[in-house]
Amino acid sequence: MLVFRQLGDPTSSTYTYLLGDRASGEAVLIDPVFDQALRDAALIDELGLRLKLTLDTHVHADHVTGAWLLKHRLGSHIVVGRASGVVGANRYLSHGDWVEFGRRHLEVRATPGHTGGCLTFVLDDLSMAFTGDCLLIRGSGRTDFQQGDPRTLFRSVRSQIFTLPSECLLYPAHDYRGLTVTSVDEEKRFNPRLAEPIAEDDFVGYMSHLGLAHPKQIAIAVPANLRCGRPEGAIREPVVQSWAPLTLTFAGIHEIQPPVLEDNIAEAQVVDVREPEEWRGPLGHIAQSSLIPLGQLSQRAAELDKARPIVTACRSGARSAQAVVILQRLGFANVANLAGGLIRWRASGLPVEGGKE
Ligand SMILES: N[C@@H](CCC(=O)N[C@@H](CS)C(=O)NCC(=O)O)C(=O)O
Ligand SMILES: [Fe+2]
Repeated sequence: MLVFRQLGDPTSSTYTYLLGDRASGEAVLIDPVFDQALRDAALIDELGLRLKLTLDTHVHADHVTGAWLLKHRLGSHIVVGRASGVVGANRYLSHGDWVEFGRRHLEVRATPGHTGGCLTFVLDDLSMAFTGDCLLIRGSGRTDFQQGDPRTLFRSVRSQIFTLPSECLLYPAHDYRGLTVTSVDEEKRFNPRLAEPIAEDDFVGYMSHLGLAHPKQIAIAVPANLRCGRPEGAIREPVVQSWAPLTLTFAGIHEIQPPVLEDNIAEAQVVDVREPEEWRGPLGHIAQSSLIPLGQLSQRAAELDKARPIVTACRSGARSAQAVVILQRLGFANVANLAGGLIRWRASGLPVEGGKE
């Protein structure tokens, strides 16, 4: 079974694609974004997959790739096109190569034109292709920098993408209007720049008059992407070193597992956000915790020390996840949720005050 997810980065309108082979657990990420790398890692973990490698369709001009950060965090290999000019990758791809994950693979097609080194990745059964910025939905990548060339792009689309089966789904690296997917048939008929009746010279004329400003991040993104997204100098990670091993969920909440909290409890302020009768009830409560019911948290937040880490707790971990969000909104930077709440705390054999056996 194939696992497939389309992930978005709202800042750069980039799409990242997760493909996984359920049987082996091996996964690949196409065009990961540096600022979303920990989110993507959380999803891969929650889906029970292992990130084998990251793929970049090209040297992006508008965002920094997550390839290096994911390698640093998860040990994935960095795979890029040979013609990309990138240094520091684990593997360099050429037209016709295969990228395997479990029993599945992607076929590499060279589709230059947006940049000199653009690649399209085609799934083994030809059901989907990842076109990078070569073919966009009812559009195409621009051709005015990074060895871009409209004639080359036109020929790439016609020879490498429009030759795929008409029902093949096409997934681009960007969409600026929120469109998510198209197909070969649709683009052959309705692409305003590249539809079948349109000639190469028409396309060149269209592309010479786009009048687009350069991407805002180009001066930062291109040099960083030429080194696989490795930061210069000191390592800048989206999450600073934390007081205890925390995990980030795909839902976007930092969590701490009960035994990890028990080991580090002296460091943290534990806030139980249940109602007073639950605090006194059969589940009991963590001895070092203080009670601030969720409904009172905003008004009573001043009772908490902003300089010390906070762990929120409740019965199951649901209300306390909302408590994390409330405290973050109030400017508390270091807040984590007790995963699974008092139920998991007790199931882990950890002590409570009050409560019943
Ligand atoms: N406003 C965006 C522009 C992004 C941009 O130029 N994107 C490139 C892909 S890297 C493109 O080909 N865009 C096509 C278009 O905007 O029609 C930014 O500043 O990042
Ligand atoms: Fe691009």
